Amino acid sequence: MELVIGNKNYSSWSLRPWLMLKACNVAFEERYLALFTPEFAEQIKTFSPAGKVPALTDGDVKVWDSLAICEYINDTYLNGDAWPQDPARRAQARAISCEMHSGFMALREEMPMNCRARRYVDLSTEALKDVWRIDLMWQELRYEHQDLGPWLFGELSIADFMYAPVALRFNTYGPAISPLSRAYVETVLAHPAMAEWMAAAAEEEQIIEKAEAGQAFDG
Ligand SMILES: N[C@@H](CCC(=O)N[C@@H](CS)C(=O)NCC(=O)O)C(=O)O
Repeated sequence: MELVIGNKNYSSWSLRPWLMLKACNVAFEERYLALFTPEFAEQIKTFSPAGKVPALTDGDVKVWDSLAICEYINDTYLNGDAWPQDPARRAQARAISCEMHSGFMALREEMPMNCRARRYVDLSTEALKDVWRIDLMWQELRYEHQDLGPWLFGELSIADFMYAPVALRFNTYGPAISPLSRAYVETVLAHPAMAEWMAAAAEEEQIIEKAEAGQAFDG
């Protein structure tokens, strides 16, 4: 099985299925394509008809789109265990995953994933509303599931993989969030697979100007 991903420093969509495969110990090879280069469009065609990363090839099967890849891995390799088993919790985990997949546009625009940076950004009201919504969501879920484990639904699930790039964004831009959400960010960042991703991101040299938002704290 091969997962095609973009730059680890910037590619929030790539992080989700990569993290899932690593965290769930599913064996895979990774292929890196540098985003926003003249050759990217030609290179990605072989792996994804949508022309975007991430893209998974598993024998004859090709799956593109981060959430679809997570679902495929869950169905094919994890016996459905990567969603909460309780139907109500599973529906809730799917709902917040879809909310992430299709929303938070202002947050994505104004706080692009940039693992290695520590920046200050002046957020618009729309982006602040996105931060507040996620902060409230995380607080409620962490409070409700505190006895089951440290993740959004207690045990690690696809919902955590979907929100991992937000934890990185909060780490980069440091918006004001609650202590419960701050603790959750720390939980995500402390996962060994996240540490591996961040270390690799720090080694990358390509700069994607449009993802370099905000001002560095050191000037
Ligand atoms: N909805 C898609 C979005 C994928 C996406 O936008 N990928 C970006 C990189 S993070 C990409 O490949 N951009 C390259 C391009 O648009 O040319 C998913 O969930 O995988």
